Amino acid sequence: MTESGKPILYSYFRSSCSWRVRIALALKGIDYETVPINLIKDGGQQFSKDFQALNPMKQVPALKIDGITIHQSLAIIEYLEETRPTPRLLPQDPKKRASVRMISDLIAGGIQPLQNLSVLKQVEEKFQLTWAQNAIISGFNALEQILQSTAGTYCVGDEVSCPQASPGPATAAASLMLTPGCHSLPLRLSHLSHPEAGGAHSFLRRHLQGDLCCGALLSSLPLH
Ligand SMILES: N[C@@H](CCC(=O)N[C@@H](CS)C(=O)NCC(=O)O)C(=O)O
Repeated sequence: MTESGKPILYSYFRSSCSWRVRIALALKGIDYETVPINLIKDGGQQFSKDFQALNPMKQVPALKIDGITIHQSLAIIEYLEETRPTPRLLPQDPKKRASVRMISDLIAGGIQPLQNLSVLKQVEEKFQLTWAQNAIISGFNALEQILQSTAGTYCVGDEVSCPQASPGPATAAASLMLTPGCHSLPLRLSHLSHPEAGGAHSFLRRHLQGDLCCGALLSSLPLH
């Protein structure tokens, strides 16, 4: 926490995992300060001794809140949900909660890690894009199939929930890898966006302009 008592989010503007947490903080109306950790600059600021002491996994996000430091975006979101329950990001119905967790894990565990920076570095440069695209396309195809039985207005039913904080950033991240063909992904954007789930930023506008799919996504999100 800062001296003013605000939580501190260690974040990188291009990180979909950090964005996920930024959306949850925004939805819950939690005021916080950001410490930028540039994953590229200086060989990657996530590798600095100071940051490693904060998160031994050398990844963003990390959130200092209530006297503790939490990393892993979904653990952060669950902590926020348990300590600041309104507005709710997990439905009351256990079956819907299971769907919410299933979709969140699919994205946070089944798509994002496969095309993370540290993983791509292990792949020969000329194969990196194909590698990332394969991970994204197979994950999003599965997601689309799942949404057909879980979605209402949003990913699970008609209430905004935790996955809302996941497909948006994942879509944005995916579109960067799939340029210029994000719109070839079978996404139903109405399930991915929520006006409060902002966290969109000028970076996305700069990179995604002209992209049909993400143009639709962006137009439904406030920019700041
Ligand atoms: N499971 C973690 C993954 C965190 C993660 O992979 N963060 C990425 C940015 S989205 C990162 O810091 N990558 C740094 C690197 O690969 O060196 C979470 O959900 O928070």
